Amino acid sequence: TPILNINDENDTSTTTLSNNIQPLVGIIMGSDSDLPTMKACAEVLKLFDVPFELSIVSAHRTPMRMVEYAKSAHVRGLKVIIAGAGGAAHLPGMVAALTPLPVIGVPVKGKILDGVDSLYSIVQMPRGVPVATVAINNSTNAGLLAIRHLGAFIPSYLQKMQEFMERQESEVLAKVDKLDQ
Ligand code: RP5
Repeated sequence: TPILNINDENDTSTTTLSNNIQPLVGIIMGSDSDLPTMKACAEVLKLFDVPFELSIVSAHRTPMRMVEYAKSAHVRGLKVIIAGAGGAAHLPGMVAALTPLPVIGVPVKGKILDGVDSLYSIVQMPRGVPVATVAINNSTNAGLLAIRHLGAFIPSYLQKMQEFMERQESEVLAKVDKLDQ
């Protein structure tokens, strides 16, 4: 699977992982135009030291590649898939139809309908085929949710998530203190 080098926005062909260990999370997106939005979830995974892979898989332009990716994901050791797409955003739903893994969908905001088209395309799944949908362009939350999934069976990620939440809380409380002064 060709993986994007997330450090180079122009590189859509090279094979690079966040590191050399077994990726646990697969980040896929319909187009390289989704990369600026999807980068945030890659950053979150990096922050938590979660090995991931990142690639372009289009439900419409590369349908066979999508089938191959989704069917092989759990066999290759992935535990969660994050799929971002815009417009007629069929990627997360189709991938969820093909894999037994949890799929998190990121509605990417396009130029025309403000991302509402993407949101509706991803969130309105039929009963039996779940996609956990985050807010429009909020790939940060997709990354955090993927880590929570991993935390259910990898205690170190659970621990890191608790620390992250405590840090977040302290930051907000520090702002409250400042306002109160
Ligand atoms: C979707 O179409 C992609 O996920 C992207 O958000 C949108 C537009 O793609 P490009 O025309 O920019 O490649 O499949």
